Amino acid sequence: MKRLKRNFDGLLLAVALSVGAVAPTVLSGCAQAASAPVGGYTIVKTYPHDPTAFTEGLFYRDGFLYESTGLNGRSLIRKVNLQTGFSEAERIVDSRYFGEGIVDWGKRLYELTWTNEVGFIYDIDTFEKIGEFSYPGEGWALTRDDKQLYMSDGTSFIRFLDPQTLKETGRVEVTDHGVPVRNLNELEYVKGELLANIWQTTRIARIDPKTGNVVGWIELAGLVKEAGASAKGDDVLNGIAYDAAGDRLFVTGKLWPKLFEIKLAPAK
Ligand SMILES: [Ca+2]
Repeated sequence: MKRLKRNFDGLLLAVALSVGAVAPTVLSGCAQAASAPVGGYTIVKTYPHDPTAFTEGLFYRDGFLYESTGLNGRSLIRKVNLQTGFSEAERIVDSRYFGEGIVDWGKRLYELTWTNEVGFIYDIDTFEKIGEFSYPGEGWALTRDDKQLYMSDGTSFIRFLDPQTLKETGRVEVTDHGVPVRNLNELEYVKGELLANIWQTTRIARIDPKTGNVVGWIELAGLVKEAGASAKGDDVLNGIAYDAAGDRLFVTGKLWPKLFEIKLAPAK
């Protein structure tokens, strides 16, 4: 998810690519594992995005984007004007914490932290901190449907959380034809599927949240170039938001100067 501090990004990238189910993998007892179909996209519209934002969480609500950023000392949550990319409101996260994913639930906004095993509860209108919650392991991303929250933690598992108590109620492992898909990062629930950025790749997985099966991939390598990002360092694709009422899907990346509304193209 993160980490400007890594000197071994290249190694991590190699590991991510080798285990991240991007490439077909040989399974014992099988010949070559199949992988889910890969679809593309078309750009509907391009918006400005703060190029200093180390984007960790993103969602859309009532005409605004809500974004969280990471890194110790640079983490914040904010309400962003989609058209201008500027903050309408923001709150700085204590530098002890590396901010991670966010999601709304009613009048509350929940935020994860990377390794502190603590999450924050804010009033979504004022950004006043009104509580905390805890969880074991790392926190990477959050999203929701109308019944529960979904949380990624950098592994191949998605946790289900009770939206009131924030306690885990279950989990599912994400696999593509039986191969675990690790480094699940930013999430968005879209029309019954979970979309997940795969950290340090140019792909989004489309996941059936009931089974964990990857039903398809979205290849966004072209957007990296379009955004003027390298995607070889920390400026990787991360951030998915969905405007259900307008059926608009938004994606961006860490430190990207642009945010895109895209439409998905069928797999070939
Ligand atoms: Ca999201």
